[in-house]
Amino acid sequence: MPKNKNVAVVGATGAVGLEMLKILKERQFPVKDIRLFASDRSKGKKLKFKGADIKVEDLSRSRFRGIDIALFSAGADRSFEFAPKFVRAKAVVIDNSSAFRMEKDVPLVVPEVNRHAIKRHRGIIANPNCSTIQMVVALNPIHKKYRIKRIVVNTYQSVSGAGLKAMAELTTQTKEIIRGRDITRNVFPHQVAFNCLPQVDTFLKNGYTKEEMKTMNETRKIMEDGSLKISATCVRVPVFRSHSESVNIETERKLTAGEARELLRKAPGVVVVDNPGKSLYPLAIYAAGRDEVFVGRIREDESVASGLNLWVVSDNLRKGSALNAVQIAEYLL
Ligand code: NAP
Ligand code: 3JN
Repeated sequence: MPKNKNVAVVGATGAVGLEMLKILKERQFPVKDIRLFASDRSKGKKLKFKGADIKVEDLSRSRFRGIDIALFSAGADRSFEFAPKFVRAKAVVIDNSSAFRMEKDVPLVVPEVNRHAIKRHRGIIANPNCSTIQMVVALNPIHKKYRIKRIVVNTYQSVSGAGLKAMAELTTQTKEIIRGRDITRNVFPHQVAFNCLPQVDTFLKNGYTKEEMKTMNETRKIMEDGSLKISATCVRVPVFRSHSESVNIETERKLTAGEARELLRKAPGVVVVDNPGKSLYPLAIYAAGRDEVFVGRIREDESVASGLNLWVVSDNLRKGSALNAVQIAEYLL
């Protein structure tokens, strides 16, 4: 039995932080003491952990001595500023933000794919973006055996990826539209209810969004293949939880849809749901609250010599962020 750890959750009051608390409890992570941090707005607020009321501390006015593992999900700016402070106080930081993901000496880890990278950490381990995580869990087994040359991915991302306020915005707009009222808009650049927005995060000079570039760059780093060609289009859809992805791959060696199904049935963290005759395929509403990455609609791409199409769905707050971070923490034990 591993020694119990002093754990900190930074961004504990947010969508990802709250899920982290749930998952630490569910998986019986060996917690000796837990400290919860958020902004000054949440100072003194109490959150439940294993039946106890834990006071939220103001991150900017706290000391961090004695913390063994810190799970960060308070945005990249807070990670840039505070992760090094936690590390200097001898904690290992598992960071859910993009702050350090592409740093050379920071492992970017999805345990099913590259858990060997964890041991190279120098205080910070980065948790990838949610869209990246579910895709690499599904594609890595195929890449290992048939070598993927090119990926074209289109995402259908739920509003929970943008935090608690974004979830509230979808609820509010839905009610407003049904009642025939003008919509309130604060988080997204357009009405998100009953709509699809081809923009997740902000645009860069090359015409791609930050989310699209993260998906492309992070995938190469995690799959340890700088030659992988990837093209991503990320779309926000009016779904509360779970991201869905249409993924097209071209492989060096030919594989049939049947071979892909067999391979994925044995893959860690993957569940194949693929019975078109019965209209069975992965759905966001069924993936919500689950830990696995669901794959279906597996079929050969008839436009190329060796290619496949797949539909990949997973709960973005669980495997896409909080669960993956807690799994990394479990490997640290
Ligand atoms: P959220 O629901 O909006 O929650 C934001 C959290 O950050 C809250 O706990 C908030 O505290 C805290 N925070 C904000 N400003 C702060 C400050 N100045 N000092 C301390 N804490 C502060 O957002 P979320 O969905 O949980 O996402 C949080 C972050 O996690 C994102 O910015 C992103 O970096 C990361 N994330 C990663 C993934 C992934 O794909 N791996 C997915 C989603 C999010 P208050 O409640 O006090 O404001
Ligand atoms: O929008 C989504 O579905 C995922 C969002 C992730 C996110 C949101 C705000 C800031 C990130 C991330 O994980 O890359 C960040 C960030 O840390 O840059």
